Amino acid sequence: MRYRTYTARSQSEAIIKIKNDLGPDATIVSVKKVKKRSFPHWIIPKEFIEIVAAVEDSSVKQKPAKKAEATPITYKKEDASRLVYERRVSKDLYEIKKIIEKNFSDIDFADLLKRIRNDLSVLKDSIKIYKDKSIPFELREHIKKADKAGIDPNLSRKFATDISENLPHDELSDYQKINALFTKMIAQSINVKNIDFNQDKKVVCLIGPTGVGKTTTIAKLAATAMIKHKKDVAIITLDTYRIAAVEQLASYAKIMSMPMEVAFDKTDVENAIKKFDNYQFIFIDTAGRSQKDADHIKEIADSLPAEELDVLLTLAANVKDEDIEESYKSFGIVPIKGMIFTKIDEANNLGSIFNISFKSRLPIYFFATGQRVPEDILVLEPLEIANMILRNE
Ligand SMILES: Nc1nc2c(ncn2[C@@H]2O[C@H](COP(=O)(O)OP(=O)(O)O)[C@@H](O)[C@H]2O)c(=O)[nH]1
Ligand SMILES: [Mg+2]
Repeated sequence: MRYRTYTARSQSEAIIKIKNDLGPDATIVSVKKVKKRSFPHWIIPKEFIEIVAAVEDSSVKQKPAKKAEATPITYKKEDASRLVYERRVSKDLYEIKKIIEKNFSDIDFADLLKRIRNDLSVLKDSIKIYKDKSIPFELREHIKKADKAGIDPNLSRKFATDISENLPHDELSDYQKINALFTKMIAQSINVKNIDFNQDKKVVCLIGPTGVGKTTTIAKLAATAMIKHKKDVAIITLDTYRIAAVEQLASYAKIMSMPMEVAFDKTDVENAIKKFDNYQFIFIDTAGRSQKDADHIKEIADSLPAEELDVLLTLAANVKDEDIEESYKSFGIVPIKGMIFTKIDEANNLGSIFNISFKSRLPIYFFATGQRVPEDILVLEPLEIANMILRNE
């Protein structure tokens, strides 16, 4: 590791210096405020920021590996005949590939195979549903739809049984009516909460796994609060692991002319919140951690004055149900007030949103639907969410 100390008038100035000098992979080791007297000596000392940064020492050149001595290859008789055979097969395969390419140049075989596999799996699921005697006959199409949406089969079957037991038999064959009822039942199990941008003061902190879109979502929310609701907004980041992460948020803050503080621990966060006392909205970004990294999640939990904040768990909708559940459990050591779902635009199905919402009972605050800042963010009501999950027209 190479360590270097940088002194500048502001954090952002120091960060630019570090990045230019040590590159984006540099890590911030410490930050402190120092007072320095510039010339002439009787001038009142000015406050500077002193940052110690470190970077892996890549200047130490790796010794080239010693060339292995060439050992002469000797073949047994059976090896030699196997080699001849393999060469012949690969030549044949090459010929076949050429014929296919020549005659079926417009067919994407990988795509075709994927579609056939997909059709087969849909067919398999349909057969399973139709053979399942516990599913009321009239509700099979609805169950099929819920399964396709990725809704927990236990929950969708429970809803179906409730409907079939409580509705007159002749109404069960009315597809539109049952679909509306099914959608309503899904909606009733989803809680939502909206940030009231018109209230006086709010400190919102995003936590969650790496790469889910926390920083991007903070930029979207900060811009919404500032541009749409004309609020004074400030940003704090606890994501100091890589200088590139600090820079990512700093560049958003700069574009929007918002003040930003870098914090390393709970005291820094508390001080920064105090410093931004006259701002109506403060957004806090945190380092992403894998849901399997319990130690680091504990570090995040320890650095947040959670009782002062609205901590929102940020989850990407384009991952497996089990991963979402695992993240919810791991990050659950922080008192979470609600959830944000990102990458809606990249998800094959959205059932996992319903499944975790049902299990956790946590309200959903926002949906991020793309990379554009600030446009790609949505607030939805439960019925809209249910329609989106079931992909109702
Ligand atoms: N498709 C899509 N990409 C997103 C969305 N939100 C963020 N991203 C992208 O996901 C990547 C990681 O985002 P970032 O905010 O750095 O994630 P963080 O590690 O949680 O802070 C970036 O390339 C973002 O542009 C979204 O809603 N949809
Ligand atoms: Mg980030």
